Amino acid sequence: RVRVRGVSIYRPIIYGNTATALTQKERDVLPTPDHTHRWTVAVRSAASAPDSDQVGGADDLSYFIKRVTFKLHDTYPNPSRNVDKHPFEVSETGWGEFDIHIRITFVAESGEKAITMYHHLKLHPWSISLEPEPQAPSADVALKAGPVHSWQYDEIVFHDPYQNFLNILTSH
Ligand code: SLL
Repeated sequence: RVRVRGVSIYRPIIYGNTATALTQKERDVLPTPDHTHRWTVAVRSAASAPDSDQVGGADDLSYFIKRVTFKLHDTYPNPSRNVDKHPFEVSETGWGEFDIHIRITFVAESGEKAITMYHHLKLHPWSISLEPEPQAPSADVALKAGPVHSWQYDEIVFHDPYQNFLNILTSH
């Protein structure tokens, strides 16, 4: 296994969440009627053209990502969710915002250590104009406002990559 010294190669990603307020009808049929939102947390390519209705690209990142573990709040059953194939995302319902640990494990050929990122799940369209005290908008207001988005752009950089991993990266 040969490292290619002096080479740095990066892959642009976005990570974050989309959330939609549930209607009363939708809440009534849930096993958990206290849940107010449906949300999706994801790691996606930032390089490719987006699908019409989603944030980020539709590219399959599994040529260099082996697993994404989304560690949810302990109030969720099996809070550590492993996703081993595209799309790297988890969808749930819930009522509260919390920090999600996003651990990315790379394919074995990379010889790279896993990395961890943090994302604060955003459900509410908080606005600085909510005076005098910031508070979550009412269900009516949230429904009218439509989906909430909270995404971060980042670049995963590989320094001195192994030759065969570099080949994998550049042939995609
Ligand atoms: C808060 N610190 O108090 C946060 C915790 C937890 C959110 C939020 C679903 C839990 C379930 C859920 O939304 N948990 O019923 O499975 O706001």
